[in-house]
Amino acid sequence: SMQCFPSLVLALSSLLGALALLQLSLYLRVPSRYGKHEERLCRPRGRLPARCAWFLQELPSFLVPALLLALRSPPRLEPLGCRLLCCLFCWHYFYRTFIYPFFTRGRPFPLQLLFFGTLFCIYNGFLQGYYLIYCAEYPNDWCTDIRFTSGLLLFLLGMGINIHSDLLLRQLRKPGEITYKIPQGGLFTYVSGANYFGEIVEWFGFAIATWSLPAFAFAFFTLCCIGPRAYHHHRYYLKTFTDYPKSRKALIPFVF
Ligand code: NDX
Repeated sequence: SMQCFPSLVLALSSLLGALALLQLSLYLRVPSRYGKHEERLCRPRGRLPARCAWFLQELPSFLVPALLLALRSPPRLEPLGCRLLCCLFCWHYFYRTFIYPFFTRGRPFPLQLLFFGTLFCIYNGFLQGYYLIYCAEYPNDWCTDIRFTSGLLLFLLGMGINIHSDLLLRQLRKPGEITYKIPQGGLFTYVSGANYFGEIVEWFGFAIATWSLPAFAFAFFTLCCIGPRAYHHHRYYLKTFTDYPKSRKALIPFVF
């Protein structure tokens, strides 16, 4: 049966960090080509309905750690912290896989990016799940440690912001519509990338709560992946809408 190989965790986390830097260098100047940043708009081939694409892409991030957790033999009963933290990760991806896609009104998603997105979710789902279930060791009172409690709080806050902002974006369109409007309400009052801000806060919270290399690597990846995208969204809005609120920032309220 499986066991912990610390060098595997170190290698996979380092590669995740390297991928993050690669993304930053690729997507700082030009945005990743999906959603409002896709160049050729009417090319139906090579794309999948947003619903299927997001479901397929995010599913491994839920399934892989959930299976690792369920199938571990002997079951890991102690400490509670590991299972709880693994469940937090799965909880987010339960939302992203089984709830978000069924309500999305997004444009069809490019197959090529779907392929890389799926690979990424398998990779990251395995790394986070494997680490928490086979490697992580927490003292029995980890649940009262300031890192766990403050991290959990940030995670929940970020998740709340992310889900609320996803909802506000969805309500900008009637079913079947694919036009873009100015997002209003919630944290969109302050930033163009409110959903991204929430997601980044969420994964840094998770990293603090788990206090682990894989989780910090993933939080960093998220920052490098959707941070630049928030900036490109912001520029798109400023270019497209002359009445775009002047005080609104790209990603971080009042700052940037
Ligand atoms: N999926 C994470 N990299 C990604 C998909 C793309 O969960 O090749 C990363 C994720 C993948 C990426 C994933 C991994 C890396 C990839 C990348 C593509 C290239 C890159 C593979 C896995 C790559 C290397 C080089 C390393 C191989 O029509 P539409 O779709 O624009 O409609 C949108 C709508 N909307 C509006 N409607 C009306 N008016 C407006 N003004 C609107 N603005 C937007 O709202 C959508 O239906 C919806 C949301 O749109 P948007 O653009 O704000 O968010 P989106 O980027 O689609 O993300 C959706 C959610 C969001 O909550 C975000 O936080 C989360 O997913 N997310 C997204 C990406 C990554 C991620 C989280 C993470 O890293 N944690």
